[in-house]
Amino acid sequence: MVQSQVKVFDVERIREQFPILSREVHPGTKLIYLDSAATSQKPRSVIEASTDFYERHNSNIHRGIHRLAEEATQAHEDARQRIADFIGAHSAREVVFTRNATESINLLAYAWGRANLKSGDLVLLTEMEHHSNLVPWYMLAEEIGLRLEFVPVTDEGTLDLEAYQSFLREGPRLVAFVHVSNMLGTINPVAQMTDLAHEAGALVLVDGAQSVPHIAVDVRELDVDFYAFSGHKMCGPTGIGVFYGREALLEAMPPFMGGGDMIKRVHLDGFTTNDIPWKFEAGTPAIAQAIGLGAAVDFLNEVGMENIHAHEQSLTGYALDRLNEVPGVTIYGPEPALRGGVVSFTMAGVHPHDIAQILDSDGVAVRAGHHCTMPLHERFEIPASVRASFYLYNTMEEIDRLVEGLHKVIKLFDIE
Ligand code: 7TS
Repeated sequence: MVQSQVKVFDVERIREQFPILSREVHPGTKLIYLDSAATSQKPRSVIEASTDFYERHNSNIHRGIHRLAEEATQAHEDARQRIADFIGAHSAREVVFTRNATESINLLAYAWGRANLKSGDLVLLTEMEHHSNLVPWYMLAEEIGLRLEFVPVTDEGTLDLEAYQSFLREGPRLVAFVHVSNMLGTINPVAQMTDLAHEAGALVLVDGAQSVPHIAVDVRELDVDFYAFSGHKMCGPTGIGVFYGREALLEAMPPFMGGGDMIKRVHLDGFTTNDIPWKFEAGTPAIAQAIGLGAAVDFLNEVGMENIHAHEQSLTGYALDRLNEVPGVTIYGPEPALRGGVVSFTMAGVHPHDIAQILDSDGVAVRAGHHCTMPLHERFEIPASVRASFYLYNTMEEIDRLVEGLHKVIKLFDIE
């Protein structure tokens, strides 16, 4: 089984499909891109899908009856269907296009939250959330007086599930948590946590920004109510994201923003809303980007999500082994079996920004900072960390280059 996966997964052939991976970032220095958790690189098929749209089909959608408008509408809605299939949604009606995961979470907070939550209601979050799944709830809490609680993170970098269950006994209306942490790499037990939340009468939102690109996600199997993710982290274009919602819940929700496309009729004394999913898509959408995301899903399907996950797990296991050999390095997050392709670390005596700068001089692109998870960094009592994040196009040799760069840091900073 493992052998057949290795045969199917040819990283060099995959790399050939990403034009940017062959560029030099400094004279004579090739790019080593270890920042896919921030945004992934794009394969040629995705770039060409957008170009083809602009060169041959460009038109607005849902409104014209001319040939181009029909082609553009068809391509846009075909992409929606392929994305729905990719995440196991019941139908394309459950797939709302947004700009990104952040907008998807804001959509839920404003459209569902304002209509369904009242002062004193509990929304349960976790300490490992990205700011995108914190700030919209802080803003809504200020507006209507919500109570927010946070499931603690253990020293190993997993969620404290006992604390989770005791918060559930306090009757939250909504539980909102990340599927895969963008700092620790932790893969949370979504199906189990969702079952428990449902038993407690809460709805469940999962932030899938770091999961949909890397592991097979089936929203029906997970049984979540809402799921948010971004196109640009999964080989797709920027400017397109997805808000998945169970059909009955979307039907019952008021719209998010008002304007064209989200209405059926407008009179001087009011309006009627469009059917889902268009009810939540005000104004001209990101048409080329949605089509590009459709091409990204085709690309990922062709490679196979199981293959991608297996490749990333072997890269992560290797990276953890190699980084553990580097003096002064502290790694955050759980054992390899419980994590995706993200490794965050600090080095005693050196600021993460200095590490990232020295690595960049060798073409190694990593992220340094708080990665939009300041509360999680506070939890581990560090102001910042360095993060290497992997995707299907990364290799063991690139991890070797990362480790060589860290030895250079040790020399330059004269650390023992
Ligand atoms: N949720 C998680 C878990 C994320 O990692 C990110 C982006 C978001 C939400 C927001 O996604 P966006 O597309 O709406 O911006 N994370 C990162 C990162 O780790 N570095 O840059 C962006």
